[in-house]
Amino acid sequence: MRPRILLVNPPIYDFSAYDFWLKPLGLLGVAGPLSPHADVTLFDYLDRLHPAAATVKPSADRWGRGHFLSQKMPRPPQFAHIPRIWRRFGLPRPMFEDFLRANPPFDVALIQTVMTYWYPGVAEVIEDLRRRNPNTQIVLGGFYAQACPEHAGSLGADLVVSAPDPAPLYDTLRIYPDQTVYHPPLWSAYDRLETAAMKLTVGCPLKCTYCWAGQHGPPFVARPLEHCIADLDLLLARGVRDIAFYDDALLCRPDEVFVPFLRHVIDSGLRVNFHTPNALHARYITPEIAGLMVAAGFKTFYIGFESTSEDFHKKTGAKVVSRQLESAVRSLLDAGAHRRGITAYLILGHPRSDLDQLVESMHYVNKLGICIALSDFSPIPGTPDGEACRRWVDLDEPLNHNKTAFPTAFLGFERSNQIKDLGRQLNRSVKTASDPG
Ligand code: B12
Ligand code: SF4
Repeated sequence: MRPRILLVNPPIYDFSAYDFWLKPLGLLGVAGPLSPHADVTLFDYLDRLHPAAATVKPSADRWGRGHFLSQKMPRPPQFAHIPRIWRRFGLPRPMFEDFLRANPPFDVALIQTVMTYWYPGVAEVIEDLRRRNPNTQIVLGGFYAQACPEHAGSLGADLVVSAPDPAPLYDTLRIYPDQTVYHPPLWSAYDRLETAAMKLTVGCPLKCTYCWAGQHGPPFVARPLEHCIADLDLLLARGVRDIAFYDDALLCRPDEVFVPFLRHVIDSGLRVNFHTPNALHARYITPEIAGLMVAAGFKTFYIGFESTSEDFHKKTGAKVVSRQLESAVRSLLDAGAHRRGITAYLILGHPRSDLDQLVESMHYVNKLGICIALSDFSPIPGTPDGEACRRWVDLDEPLNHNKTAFPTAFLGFERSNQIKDLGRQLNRSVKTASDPG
């Protein structure tokens, strides 16, 4: 008999969460090769197109991003000092119970994890599954399972897949998909789909000291062009309008897949909006690359800049220097990108970045006429900068990796808020200056 597999993308417990093109790409990728051998069903708490989520207004911005359904929750005791509301984001908890009641028990449940500090949502799902279907085998995979395998193991799952390779899952299921064949991510698990995510590459060749991907991720490799095109065709056939790239280093070695992929999109006259919420490397945004990106339909360009401080970059991996950002911005604007679509990420609350330097960096980015997004530092265990934070926080409790909590603890609530206010004020000036008419 075909096994019955449930895929779950859990709710989020956090101070804030926004649908910045969030999709459980890893989980759908693991499920794709299983689907010919099993009956697979998805419960995505973060699906904003679910009818129960339709009460949230406005439903989406022009690029398909939007707010999740949410409810206030009591703050965890260690966040008692942070005067912000703690929320649960996603479809209401009783809906999952109703869903489980309406379906015969599943043989296996695969749960996606992403941010380490989002584990309370994973714990909620495990608790509800165990209560209703005690015999369902529960499997965790994704980033939290890899970065905090011991903690993930304490939540009560039967298996924690703590490496990118899903082989232990295949052993559990006794299903061994043919790895030499292309299997698309299981987007068919959604009834409705307007936004989606893709990857053209895996890994990153740099090694920034604050980042997991560079330190522990797989070596950089471009995916086969025909697989990337097949992923895209499938999404376009589903009517998807906005696609976010989840690559760590999308622009690295661009001739291997990025440029051929863009030429295919342009030559085929495909119409889709592409986005890069996971930072781009400024050094690779040449006039040629910028021209191809704009022609292929890229609408938002998030560039990893972090700081103007050369000392910061020297000590953390030398990802970028100011003149590379300037040149990237010039190339994008010359190619016809809208300046409101260009944003530089700056790191907030990193122990090596001082506040005066951050304020200077914010003004510098503002003078380039583009937007600022503050990227709150999350100390990740197993990275040099994360490990250095053990002197301030207990990293064995993943809630302490929270991107709001760490900068608040490190800088103080008032100071970190002042910086965020300054960011909003500077961004308003970009928006006003670039408003048509
Ligand atoms: C895309 C991405 C995002 C997206 C959203 C992704 C999402 N769905 O939520 C955006 C851009 C919004 C984002 C935001 C942030 N991110 Co981010 N992000 C990533 C990135 C680059 C890829 C994650 C991903 O989905 N990959 C695609 C899939 C295919 O890969 P995967 O999930 O690893 O899946 C593989 C396996 O794990 C396995 N698998 C996956 N799921 C499952 C499930 C089962 C059951 C099984 C068996 C296997 C399995 O299969 C896949 C094939 O190998 C990672 C870095 C990385 N390379 O992992 C950082 C990363 C997860 N992000 C990180 C950070 C720091 C952030 C931010 C805090 C940055 C900031 N300061 O604003 C924010 C947080 C947002 C918030 N609200 O709190 C950190 C993690 C921090 C933490 N403590 O957990 C990472 C690791 C980057 C880093 N710095 O090292 N991020
Ligand atoms: S360039 Fe980006 S993905 Fe690569 S190691 Fe640095 S922060 Fe991580």
